[in-house]
Amino acid sequence: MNTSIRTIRARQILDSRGRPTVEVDVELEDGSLGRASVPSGASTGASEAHELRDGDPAAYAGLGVKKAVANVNGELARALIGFDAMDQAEADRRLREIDGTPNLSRIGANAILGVSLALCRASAASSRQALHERIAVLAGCRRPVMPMPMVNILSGGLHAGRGMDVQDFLAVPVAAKSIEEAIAQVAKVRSAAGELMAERGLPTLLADEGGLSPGFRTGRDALLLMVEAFSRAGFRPGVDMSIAIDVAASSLKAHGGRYALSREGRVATAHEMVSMLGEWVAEFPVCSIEDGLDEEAWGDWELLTSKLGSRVQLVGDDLFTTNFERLQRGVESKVANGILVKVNQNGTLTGTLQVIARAREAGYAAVISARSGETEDSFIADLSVGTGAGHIKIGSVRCSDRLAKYNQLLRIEESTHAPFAEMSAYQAWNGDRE
Ligand code: 2PG
Ligand code: MG
Repeated sequence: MNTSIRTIRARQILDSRGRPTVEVDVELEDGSLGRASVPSGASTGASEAHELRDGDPAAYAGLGVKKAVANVNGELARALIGFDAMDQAEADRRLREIDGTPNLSRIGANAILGVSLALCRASAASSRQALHERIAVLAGCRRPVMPMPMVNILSGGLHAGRGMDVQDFLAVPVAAKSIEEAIAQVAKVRSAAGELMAERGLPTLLADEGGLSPGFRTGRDALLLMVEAFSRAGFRPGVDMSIAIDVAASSLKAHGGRYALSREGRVATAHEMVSMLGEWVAEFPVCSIEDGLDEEAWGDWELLTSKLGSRVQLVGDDLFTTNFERLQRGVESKVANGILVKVNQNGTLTGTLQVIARAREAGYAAVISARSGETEDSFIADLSVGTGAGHIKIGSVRCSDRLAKYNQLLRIEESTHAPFAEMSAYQAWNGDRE
């Protein structure tokens, strides 16, 4: 089989918010095809790989990606045509080298990631492997696992017009025994939450990730509704169903290292934030808190980790930005105990796999995550299984951009013997770290 690259072709398509993004097709000499498209965040971390946008106000308010597309069709295609697609690591190394900047700002991480992921799909097709199997080979993973999903129910922050201070409240079906059961259970919770809101005259329109946006004044109000939705759907809070929270605290930054809780009408210090999160953990079945503090507040994160790290998963998203060095710093300074993994924060598949491997080695949970701006591409479903990460965050069980991933997990579950992550992924935080 001739697995060298014959053509690379990119185009501008639209994401779930109607914003332009990059889609790439890679074709190999043996006729194998790989296609991938690139997601985009709203609550972005300052250290993410750079998303190249055109800045032309006449086209999509400056958000066009024609320059990134041209970079794929020109410079990247010229450099990679004839290259062996089976060597993903070398291809990704070259992509970084061609760009030449640490955050991929010259060519654009959106251009580079599109090529990197499409290449992986093409090599999977050529080797007649399912994508998750190909990823497992690249990741050196001998134990693929179906991930435990954390599913968006209520949204605020930059995903819902700042209707609530905290960005996301998610349901985790901790007693489910399969991905099929997990999805069916959270779908019930999502519907129950919608009913409760309708009964109270609250809006039931969808937020960016398909969740609801009740616009509650306090996080506690949102947590009360979560627990009520669990019960209404027939689940025991904390036994069948737990809560994950994404504070997205970097989006709350006020001056002096404080946090603007605008809906509550107060400004909180880091210590007050830690206390508030501690109170939530004490009162509600919270199993995971993401970005509880600002992305540069390393010292305060140490405090948060020492106070809550033995009881809940503390996940760094903006804090780590799927960046190896930042994760390394976190591990060394005992900050957080989990990392959110977003392919476009890193920029290449190989770089992402290295971050996941480092997390595993350090005993950090790795939560494979979608962005708030998504496409119909379901790559992350396969990524979560093939790396055995054990956790995935996709958004709510609404909207085709989200369901593309859940549905792909259902297909994978049907065709593999990979065990479901079940509670084990969460119990680790209660057992290991007491
Ligand atoms: C997050 C993600 C997904 P965004 O903050 O974890 O929910 O949002 O893609 O806007 O960064
Ligand atoms: Mg986040």
